[in-house]
Formats: sequence, structure tokens, C-alpha cells
Amino acid sequence: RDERMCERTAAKLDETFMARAIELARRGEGKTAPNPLVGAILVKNGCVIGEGWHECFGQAHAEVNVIRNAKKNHKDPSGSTLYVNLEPCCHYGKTPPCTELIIKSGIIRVVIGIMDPNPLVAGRGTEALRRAGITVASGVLEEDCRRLNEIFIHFITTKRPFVTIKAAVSLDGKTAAYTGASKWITGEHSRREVQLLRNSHTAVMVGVNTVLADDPELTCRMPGGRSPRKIILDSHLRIPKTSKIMTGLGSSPGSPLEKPSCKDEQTILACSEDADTRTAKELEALGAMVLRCKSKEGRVDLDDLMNQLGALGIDSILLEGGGTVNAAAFSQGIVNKLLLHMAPKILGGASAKTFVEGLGVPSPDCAQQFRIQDVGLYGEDIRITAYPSEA
Ligand code: AOF
Ligand code: ZN
Repeated sequence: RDERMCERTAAKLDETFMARAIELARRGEGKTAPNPLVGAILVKNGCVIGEGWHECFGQAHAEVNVIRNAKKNHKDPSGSTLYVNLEPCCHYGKTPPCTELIIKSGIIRVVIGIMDPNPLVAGRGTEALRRAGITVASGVLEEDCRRLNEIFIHFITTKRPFVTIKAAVSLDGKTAAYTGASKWITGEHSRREVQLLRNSHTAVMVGVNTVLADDPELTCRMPGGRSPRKIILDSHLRIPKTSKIMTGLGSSPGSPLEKPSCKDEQTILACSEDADTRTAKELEALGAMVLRCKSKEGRVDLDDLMNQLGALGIDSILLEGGGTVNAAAFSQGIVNKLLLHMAPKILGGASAKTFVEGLGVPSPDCAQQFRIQDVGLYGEDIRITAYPSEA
């Protein structure tokens, strides 16, 4: 029985240290895409002797940073345990393999959250460590680690962006009053959350009707945050040249980070194949990238668009569209996650918009099923986090 007690205590300890690694990994949010969020700590004789995380795309991996930081503090990693939320890499990428450094440092045990879905690694990192005589444990806080890198996992395995729908609704599911007035449904707390989301997603996407109605900037105004790349669904290129999206193209908001995958953070106008070529040229001359997509029921085929955006290196999209765009996204099956901010208000009105319009399904049996992962209080509002059931 004592032995089992010891095991349980040791497992709890592993989880506590892994939770810290996850916390550190999150510091890279908005800066590492399309690479993963990775945090690491070194523990020796029960004490943390170093912390590190992947700070920025293309730069040192978390494992390199944690070892360097320990040494900077005059601590010897030899004989220590490394906690890292993602399997260490064993390939030559932009940086040399972390496994070699780990082995050289004399680390004796490595505790991993999840295996690396990157086909270049995928189990081989762990193998290399074991071959060197290092004890490896994996699957610690597995669910949390998977969620932390849900974007990375999706993008590296499908080459398509991870799409999160974000909507702000009243208790009766409305996104505006019957007059169309929508400022504001949710409280300040919820709206601050949106700024965080814009920072942590590579791109933000809306329909042209949102541009026509609200003339939004779609920037991240959080201190130290970066603005996402903008994608406008605009089948017939109706976007006004005087809109803030178009006139803002001259300036370069966002961070100066080098992101070779989406080099110039250019605003993308997704139109159908038959959109007017002259208008397209004019918009391109103003600095936009026009992406021609297959048509689906007279609109941009979102499935085709996702393939094209994936090829451009866009790993994640925050979809802040209205009910029509959301309906198309749901029905084309491109939605990976739903974040619903709900304010304790009733707007009423049969004609007031809801966050999913379209035709809908003929019977509840045909409804798209979701799994609620979390419900949280955000000031007066609640936020529901849900995933499509089949995922
Ligand atoms: C990171 N940061 O802390 C870890 C990563 O192109 P590279 O050389 O930066 O390698 C990227 C791959 O390395 C990435 O897809 C993942 O498989 C692995 N681990 N990547 O950017 C890190 N540990
Ligand atoms: Zn590495």
C-alpha cells in the first residue's frame, strides 16, 4: 500500500510540474505560430532549477532555453528531470535536435505531455532519449497539453487552418436588436477576451457584410499584442475602397516579427472565380491579396478557401462573421471550436439576427452536435467553449 501511495504522490508531483510547463508555454501565445507552444522546467532533488519556453517562431526551442537558463543560474542540469509539454524534437530544422542537447546535459528523466504530431518527430524523439538510457514518461496532463496546442496539432496534420468561431449573443441568442444595433451585447470583460483571441490567432475572418455594416478595424488593441492578418469573405469584391480595412493597408499594424510563412501579413480578400478582374486589380493595387476560390451556391467555397489559406501558412482563424457566414462555416464543416459569449440580456424580436442564420436543419435530429468543454463567468457574461462532437 505504501508503494501505491508513493506512486500516487509522484504522479501528482509530475502533474504539478507539467502544469507549470504549460503556464510557461502560454507566454509564447501570438508569437510562435505556426510552431507549437512549448514550455519546460528542470527539476533536481525536488527543486526547480530552470524554466524556459519557446518565445518566438524560428528561435530556440523550449528545451534549449530551459537548459541555458539553469546554467545561467549556476545550476547543473545533470541528474535532473525535464518536464516539457511536447515530445522533444530529434530533427534538424531551424535549430538542431533537442534530444541531443538533453542527452549531453546529463538529464536522467524526461516527462512529456503529448507526443509530437509532427511526422518528422512523432515518437522518434522519445525513442532517441530511451536509447540513450533516459527514463521517459509521457501522457502527463495529456488533455491540457493537447488543448494547449490544438492549433498546431490540427495544422500540422491537415495543412488547413484551425477555425474558431467567436460570437457575442444575448440570452435569447441574438447578435443584434431588430434595428441591427449591436453595440454592445456583451460586457467589457468579454470584449477584452476578444482582444486576447485576436492576439493568439494568426488571422481573423469576417464577411463583407460586416465590413459594410460596421467598418471594423479588426485589430488587436491589447498592449503588447499583435494584430491578426485579416481575411474578408467577399465573393463579388464589394468591399469599399474607403473602408478602414482597405485604407489601413498602407500602414503596417501588428508586430515586426519575422514570419516567413505569411510573409507580409497582407489582408486577404477571398472572392469567387468569376469576380470582376478590374476590381480585383484595383484592390490589389491598394495592397490587398485577392484569392480566387471555387464557388458554392454563389458564395466562396470555404473548403477550397481553407486549403488555399493552409498553403499560405495560415494555421488559425478567428471567425468573427455574422450569422450567414457562420451558417456556411458550420454547414461546410470547417469549424473546429466555438466560443460563445452570452450576455444576461433578452433582446427579442423575430427578425433580430442570431449567430447562425442560413436555412437551418429540418429537425433536431439533424442538428450539428457539440460537446461543451468549459463554461466560465466573464464579468456578468458567460463564455461557453464547445467542440464539434465528431472531432
Ligand atoms: C518549436 N518550439 O520549443 C519545440 C518544437 O523548425 P524548427 O527547427 O523550429 O522545428 C519546429 C518543430 O520542432 C515543430 O514542428 C515541433 O515538431 C518541434 N518542437 N518546435 O518551435 C519548441 N519543442
Ligand atoms: Zn526541439
